[in-house]
Amino acid sequence: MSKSNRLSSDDTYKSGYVAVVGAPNAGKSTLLNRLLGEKISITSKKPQTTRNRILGVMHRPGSQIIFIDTPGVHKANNPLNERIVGVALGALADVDVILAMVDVDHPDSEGEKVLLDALRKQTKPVVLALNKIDRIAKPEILRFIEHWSTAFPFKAVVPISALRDIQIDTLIVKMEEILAPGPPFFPPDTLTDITERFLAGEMIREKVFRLTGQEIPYACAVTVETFKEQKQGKLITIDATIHLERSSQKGIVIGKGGQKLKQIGEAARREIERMTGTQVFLKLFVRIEKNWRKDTKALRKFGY
Ligand SMILES: Nc1nc2c(ncn2[C@@H]2O[C@H](COP(=O)(O)OP(=O)(O)OP(=O)(O)O)[C@@H](O)[C@H]2O)c(=O)[nH]1
Ligand SMILES: [Mg+2]
Repeated sequence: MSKSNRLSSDDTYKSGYVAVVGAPNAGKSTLLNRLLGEKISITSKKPQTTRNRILGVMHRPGSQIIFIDTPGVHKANNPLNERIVGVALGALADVDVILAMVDVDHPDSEGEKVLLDALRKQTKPVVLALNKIDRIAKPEILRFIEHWSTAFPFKAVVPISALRDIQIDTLIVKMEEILAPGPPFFPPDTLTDITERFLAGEMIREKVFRLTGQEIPYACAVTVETFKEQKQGKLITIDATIHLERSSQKGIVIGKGGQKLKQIGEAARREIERMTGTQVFLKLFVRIEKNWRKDTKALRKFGY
């Protein structure tokens, strides 16, 4: 009998789905990557980086926890943002446990209100992670614990730092305690259900988020037209398009003499090479899709 079969018939083995939800920029994607020890979800200093659900499977000796990273919840002001908040709140219905997250360094009262309203409408167990405790003093942490413990009947409130790897084990053990016994959902070598092709597009979008300012990151969507393995898997050729809303934005993304686009392309290529362990040839195009954030058809085309 294989190890996983033995484990699956063991009535102490735990498994289940956990949604990571919170205001934009709380550090949800950083936590997902930390939990998995691999980068599968893009991160940036700017809010509203994540736009889709990102599934990651954590394998432990006595448990399998499937984490769903979600977009930040906020008061949406356009159809794209309505979609992404819908994606986040929709994830609550499909999981066993909710892992709510707030940023103690920059509390976001509006996003936290949307979060609390959603939590109050459901009955699943919720654990709260107070993230970014590396940025504040200890007495302040205690004050946050007290404040949040009275705001909602959380199963636990755990101060953590996703970036600095503080108290992540404590958080995992809390999840394991709450999850019901059950067999694993995924084979032991499964990390995620997203494809390298999708992740390549996300890496490009991350570089736009990190290397451009103002409204550009929000006006940007990325599609991958070609993702082709060549030379017996030793080279991947990628053609991708950065879509923007207005022609003035195109000039900014391309930059003087094409410098900005080159910088975005090189940073993305390096990241995709790290992810695939293969040499990558990346060609980037820039297109205008007028006001796509308000256009239902374009939203669908871009996968939102
Ligand atoms: N100091 C500190 N910074 C952190 C911590 N966790 C995340 N960050 C930073 O916070 C910023 C936002 O992190 P993300 O993981 O992209 O946040 P998110 O919640 O996924 O954001 P959205 O996808 O926009 O909702 C990044 O610059 C991270 O490096 C932490 O524990 N401490
Ligand atoms: Mg995110």
